[in-house]
Amino acid sequence: MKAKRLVVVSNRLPIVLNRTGAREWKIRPGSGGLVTAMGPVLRHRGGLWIGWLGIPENDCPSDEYLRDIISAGTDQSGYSLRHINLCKEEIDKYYYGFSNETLWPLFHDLFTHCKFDQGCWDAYQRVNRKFAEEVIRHTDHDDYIWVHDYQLILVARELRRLGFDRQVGFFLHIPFPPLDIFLKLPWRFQVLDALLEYDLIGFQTARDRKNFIGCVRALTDYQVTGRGHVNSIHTDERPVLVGAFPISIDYREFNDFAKTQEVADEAWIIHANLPGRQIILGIDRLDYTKGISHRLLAFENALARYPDMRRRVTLLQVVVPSRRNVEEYEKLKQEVERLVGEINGKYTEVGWTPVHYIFRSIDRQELAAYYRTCEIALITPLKDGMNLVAKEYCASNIEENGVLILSEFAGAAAQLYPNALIVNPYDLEGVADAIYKAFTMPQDTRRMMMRRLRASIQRNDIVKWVNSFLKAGISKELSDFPQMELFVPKQ
Ligand code: GDG
Repeated sequence: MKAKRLVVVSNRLPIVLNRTGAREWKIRPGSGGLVTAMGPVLRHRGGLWIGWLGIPENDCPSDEYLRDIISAGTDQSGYSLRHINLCKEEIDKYYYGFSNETLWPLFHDLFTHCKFDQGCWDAYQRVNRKFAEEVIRHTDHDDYIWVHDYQLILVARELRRLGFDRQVGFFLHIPFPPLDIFLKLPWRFQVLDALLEYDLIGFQTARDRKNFIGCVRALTDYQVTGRGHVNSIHTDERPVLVGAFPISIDYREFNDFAKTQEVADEAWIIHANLPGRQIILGIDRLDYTKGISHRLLAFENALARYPDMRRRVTLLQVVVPSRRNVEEYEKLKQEVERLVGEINGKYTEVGWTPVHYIFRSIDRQELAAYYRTCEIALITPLKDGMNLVAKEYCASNIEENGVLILSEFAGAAAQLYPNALIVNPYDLEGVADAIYKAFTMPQDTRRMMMRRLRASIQRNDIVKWVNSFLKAGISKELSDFPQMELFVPKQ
């Protein structure tokens, strides 16, 4: 079989443009889970990435200038980029409105954060059409089109309306909600029908796939066949494959980078400045799904109930700015900063500050140094598609002495639960107990658990993920991707 060119379509391109002068721009790599995962895939295979640059059309440099900087980026990265222009109204309604204030909270089971607005839905449809037109303009029969995430659910529907009859795959990076929650969406039939225009739909976990199949059974008459890894839905037009493909990271890249001298030096400096302490690490985009406030309250609970931890632990919480234009995110920032202030105000002593709080994005080296050196990672989202930070922490923890505390509501729990301390992020006392358990865990237990975590992530890395998806998508063959079953809490 001739290898097809891979065409990735996502809301954002993997680069960010910053203006440095009247006509000067600096280009830097984007961050976020999708970019971390798909960057290495395209670097390995080559191909084309279609997406938006993250700034309004009016603020963009000229097309000619963009062509130059993008082609310079292509030479370095080994794949090409095509950008889509969005005007301010489209950004407000399609991106902030429907994607981030309707689908994002709804799919994370946080219905009370949802806004339902017909104008935003209309804009969402128009922008998805725009992406579809761009796909048609820049691809041909030798390409495999792979659309990503909740911002672009309607792309296949728009492609079909434009007469496109080639295979199109879709991967949802965030969770898919259960029927009772999905039903709240005023456009539930349109969204479900649009998903069924893809040939292959990939979810992060078996639970997401089950939720989706539950919605299909309840809201359509289509027959669903198959068991285990992949199901088929027999629509009037085509069979649609539906599978669980837990996303991963480039294990080797994180592991090798953590071993470099620069990272070792930076890790040493971090600990030299916090002598005699175990460092508990939290790293999240500013987002209410990540459970940052609950985590801070749980840490406070641990300090109150386990006084022997005082002066001997530091919580290092990095919060990366995100979606600054959404009012709720500004409120969340204030809430997090209030809690940090309260905890520090209550417990700080001369020579010890319980919470070190960083509100900015950090560079790759600093991130690797924290992963390598922090004794505990506290990753407690209220709901998360996968959570790559958990996997990155283990891949970079080359001394194998870290403990991973992980929310049962992160997709990663299905894979990592046997060797992580699994917690319910809403159970503040339970999280506090897990922090204390990690703090007092003997070295040999830490080492055994971390070794197993690292081995599991190494076996199921990003290359395996992409190959299994493409094998199912292009040749309709199932691969040997291991089944990650539901994580079911035990008493
Ligand atoms: C979505 C889903 C799913 C973060 N801060 C910095 C930084 N990062 C990088 C991390 C990691 C990525 O961003 C965050 O990935 P997550 O998976 O934790 O979360 P989302 O961005 O919400 O991603 C998620 C993912 O898609 C993939 O499918 O796992 O569930 O929500 O790679 O390292 N990187 C740098 N500086 C930072 O300050 N360099």
